[in-house]
Amino acid sequence: MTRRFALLAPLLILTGCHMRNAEPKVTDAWVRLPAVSGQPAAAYFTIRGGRSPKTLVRMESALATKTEMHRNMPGMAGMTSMAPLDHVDLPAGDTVRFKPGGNHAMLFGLDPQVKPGTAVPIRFGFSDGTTAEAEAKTVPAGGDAPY
Ligand SMILES: [Cu+2]
Repeated sequence: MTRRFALLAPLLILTGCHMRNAEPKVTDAWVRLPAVSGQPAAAYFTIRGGRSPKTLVRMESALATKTEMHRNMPGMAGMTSMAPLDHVDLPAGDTVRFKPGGNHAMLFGLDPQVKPGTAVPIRFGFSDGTTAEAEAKTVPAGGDAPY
């Protein structure tokens, strides 16, 4: 009996690691500073849906006056333009990525104290009133994506 319990305990721990999060989880968040101070910064992240589908409707940061979600649209002559996204569907258990060249967030009025290496807190708001938080890693204007 004692021996059996000893075998079971590690199994339970392993199972716990693979359980799906009940709530959405944001990972790999990062911010690229603008080349010209005062211009908006861009933010990217990965968000994994929880047990039920949700809709991301808002983003905000204590270090920016306004945060907008945008999508890139192919334009004429190979140019791209962007348009605001008022919501992003997050199916249960699915992963949605905001990445360079695709969906991104723009941080307007970023605190001038934010430098490469500064952790920028970002809150993600869903249509059901719940939120998720992430700390984005800041890279310089020409810096590589850290994730
Ligand atoms: Cu944009």
